Amino acid sequence: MQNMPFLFAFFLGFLGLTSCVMPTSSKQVKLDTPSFTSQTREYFVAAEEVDWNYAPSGKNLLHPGDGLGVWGKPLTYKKLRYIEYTDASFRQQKAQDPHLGILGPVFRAVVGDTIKVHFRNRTHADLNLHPHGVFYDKDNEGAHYAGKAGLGQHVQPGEEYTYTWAVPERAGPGPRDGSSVVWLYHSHDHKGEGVYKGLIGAMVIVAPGMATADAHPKDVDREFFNLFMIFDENKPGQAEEKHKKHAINGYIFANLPGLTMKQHERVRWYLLGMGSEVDLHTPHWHGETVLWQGLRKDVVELLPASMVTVDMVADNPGLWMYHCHVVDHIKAGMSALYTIEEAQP
Ligand SMILES: [Cu+2]
Repeated sequence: MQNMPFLFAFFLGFLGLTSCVMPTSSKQVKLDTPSFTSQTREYFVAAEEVDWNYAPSGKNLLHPGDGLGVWGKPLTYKKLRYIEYTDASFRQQKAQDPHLGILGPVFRAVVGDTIKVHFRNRTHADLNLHPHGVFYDKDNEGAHYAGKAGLGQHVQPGEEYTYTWAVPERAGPGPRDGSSVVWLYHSHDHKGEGVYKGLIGAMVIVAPGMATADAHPKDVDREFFNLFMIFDENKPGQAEEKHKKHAINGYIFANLPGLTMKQHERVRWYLLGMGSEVDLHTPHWHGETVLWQGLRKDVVELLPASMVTVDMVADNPGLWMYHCHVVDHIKAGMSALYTIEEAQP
């Protein structure tokens, strides 16, 4: 059919995407949609060495009488984190929602935007930052393997590198997604060590027309991000159970703070998995159900590098348990508590 290219162009024009430029690190996506102005969203992130405590209360907050078992000693480890700063001076840390725990900052964008992450390596290790989902060229992939070497694959201690990622339509919600999708970003090395160290975070891409000015989905009142992963703190050659921290966002035995919402709120949960073959997790909410792609559930399946979005209407006030349903993992403290505050009449 000779007029196919014309029809295709017409169709794209209908969608308001005729001038959509396939992005590279130096170009921006432009959309014709008059109501939408694409933006470059900039983030200033440093990798830093921290002491991380998996249970800051020192207690099992789910079953106080049971204690922390073998997983209680030690609780604090030397770790690395992605920490957000307010600007290029990297002096003032940006406040982060406590429920994010060990996760790095949430990067947000609307389809059509560009994300720039100014990454400063303040650790003693050679690091990088690799995103899922968004559009990058080799210099902005943040990973090292055969083929053309990208500039962002090794950021040496003390150095800074800016990653530029475009957010075309294929990085945003698909036909069966809601108004936003979640992607992981993480440090990329051959052995996955950076992720176990704590270099991991989430990114949310919102559909155009469904986004607030700061790239939150308009049809949602509250968002939570939860990484289910067993942080393996064993040194090479070691395999002790006490060093396997069965954590949600880096917290065990319900030490994860901040999972609080109000009755009637529309709550979106972004669920993330990572780790190894032991990391098959089944997050389960007591007291509520969720919708996943139109299916009703109160348990969701996660495997390493799963990225799942589910929606809950918080209709049942109370203090509720939220835990991985794998028996070994329950025992090891992969649990949290969440609170639905009763609405005032
Ligand atoms: Cu689990």
